[in-house]
Amino acid sequence: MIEYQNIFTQTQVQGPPEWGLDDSGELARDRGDKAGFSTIVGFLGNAQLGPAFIGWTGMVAIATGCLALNIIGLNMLAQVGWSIPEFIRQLFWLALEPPSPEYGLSMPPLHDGGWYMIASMFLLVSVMCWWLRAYLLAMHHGMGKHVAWAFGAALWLFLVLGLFRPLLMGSWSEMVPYGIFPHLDWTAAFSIRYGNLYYNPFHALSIVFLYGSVLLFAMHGATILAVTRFGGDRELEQIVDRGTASERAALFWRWTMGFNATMEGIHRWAWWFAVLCPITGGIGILLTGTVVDNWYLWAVEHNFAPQYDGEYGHEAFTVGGE
Ligand code: 07D
Repeated sequence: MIEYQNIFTQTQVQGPPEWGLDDSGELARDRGDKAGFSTIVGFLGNAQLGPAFIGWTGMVAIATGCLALNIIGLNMLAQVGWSIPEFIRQLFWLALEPPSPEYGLSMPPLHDGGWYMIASMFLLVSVMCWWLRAYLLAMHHGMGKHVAWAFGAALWLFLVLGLFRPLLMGSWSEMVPYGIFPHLDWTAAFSIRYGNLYYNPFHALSIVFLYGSVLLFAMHGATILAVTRFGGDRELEQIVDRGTASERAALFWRWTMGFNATMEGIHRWAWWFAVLCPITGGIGILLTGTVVDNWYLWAVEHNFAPQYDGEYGHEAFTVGGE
């Protein structure tokens, strides 16, 4: 007997293109010939490609994003003497660095962090417009704004790193450099400068939600795939009219761990775990250097890090200049 084994087989549905709603809120019949179908794309998601809507927020976001990327790229190119082969060879190590500390919150000369500030300004406009685009598109479709608020949570961390914390610290030099390895170096240096970020409880919480999101995603994806043969992938129907798919999925988890989420509630778990990752992370970064100067000493003070005695022990560290 041939069974539906969806770990190996995938269902691809292709029909006439879906055009979405027209301006009066009715189902549109035709929007010209801007939609196509691709079986390869269908392996990854919906086989229909297009039509795409850019809108003014999309236009501004793409234009300012391209400007930021070009300013960053051209500065890097200038650093390697405008040599394309060197640019490619050194790409992972190249950086556009923020201004040095002596400029504080003032505008530095172009060659000394000025270009960095201009690129950052364009990047800021770009991501804010992209956020607005997510919000407005949801509004036009009569949807909740959940995607925009989730993206907003990521922007919170992005803005803490690049705007709010530098403002509180009184210096644009606190911003993160643009570059592949350089931004990783910045991350490592930041952790060391403030006494090891592992001892920052909000960094720990952020990791909980990062790993937790991955775990939930795997559990939910696996569960739904496991009950699609009973119609479990028709999640909305299963929410309002629980069928054998949800019953089995729920029973499986109740027997496995004594508790089960509901067909609707699992998506709330997923949303909250995802947004809490950057929300808690942003709190942790905002506190670093502003409220807490050394997370290791902070943890010793709060009795969850060991105090190391001896040659390299507590004498090497002091709290508040003691
Ligand atoms: C970064 C924000 C949203 C980004 C947006 C992007 C564009 C355009 C284009 C340039 C991801 C908008 C922009 C699209 C770009 C152009 C043209 C979201 C972001 C909107 N850590 N750590 C976290 C772990 C260590 C450190 C979070 C693990 C060390 C610092 C996360 C480990 C050190 C910071 C996490 C580990 C260190 C973090 C990020 C293990 C030294 C942060 C969450 C196993 C390396 C950030 C509180 C996220 C944070 C952060 C995980 C180790 C430093 C949970 C698993 C000890 C400085 N770390 N980390 O969603 O929030 O990021 O900290 O060792 O700032 Mg960490």
